[in-house]
Amino acid sequence: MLNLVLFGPPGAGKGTQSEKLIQKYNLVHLSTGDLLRSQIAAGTELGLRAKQLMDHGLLVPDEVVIGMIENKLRENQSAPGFIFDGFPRTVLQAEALDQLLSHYQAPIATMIALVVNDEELIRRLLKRGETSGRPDDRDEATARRRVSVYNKETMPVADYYSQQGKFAAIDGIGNIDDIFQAICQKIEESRL
Ligand code: B4P
Repeated sequence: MLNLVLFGPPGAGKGTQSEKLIQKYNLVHLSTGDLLRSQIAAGTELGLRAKQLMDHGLLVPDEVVIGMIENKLRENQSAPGFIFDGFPRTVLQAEALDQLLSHYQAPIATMIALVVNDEELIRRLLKRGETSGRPDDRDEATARRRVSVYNKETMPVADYYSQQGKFAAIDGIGNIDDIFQAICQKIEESRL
């Protein structure tokens, strides 16, 4: 099994690179953002509660996203591996993920962190907001709040993996295919 965490601030290119990685490595893509948006689209109670937080650029409670990931792991027990996109976003989520994966004897191989400066992130999010219809991409104040929440609540997750010797940073600015090649190289190194 190959289990990867794709990490980075909102707008760093996690979703973009995940699409390419799942094709190359045949992995199951678990994006907590996508899972939450499908709950919102389905009008579930969980979705309605999550929407109020997401629209304001805030994180959804840990137990909600951990529960969603737990269900998906159970549903995909024969998968060749997973790419975790946008999860874990807090140290508590990272600890829960390690615990869940211990049941499958398939720990995280590596965390790939996409590094992009704040101003480029805001530019990308607002550009996507012109067409995505995502409420959290629409105005600058919300985009800035998301980046600030990332810096305060999510950045410590990088230290968590770094302490386990599982952290690899990649420059997330530049050509999408070049960034993809750099990510693949880090993945291959982690498998040696
Ligand atoms: P996500 O869906 O994870 O949204 P995101 O951070 O914006 O990342 P995304 O993958 O969509 O964007 P990407 O960087 O690919 O989360 C949304 C919300 O859900 C969170 O704010 C939170 O409320 C909630 N949530 C999700 N997971 C949670 C968790 N675990 N715990 C608690 N709450 C959670 O791309 C952005 C744009 O950049 C795109 O338009 C793309 O085309 C462009 N781009 C990508 N690469 C580029 C490049 N190299 N050059 C130029 N542009 C590029």
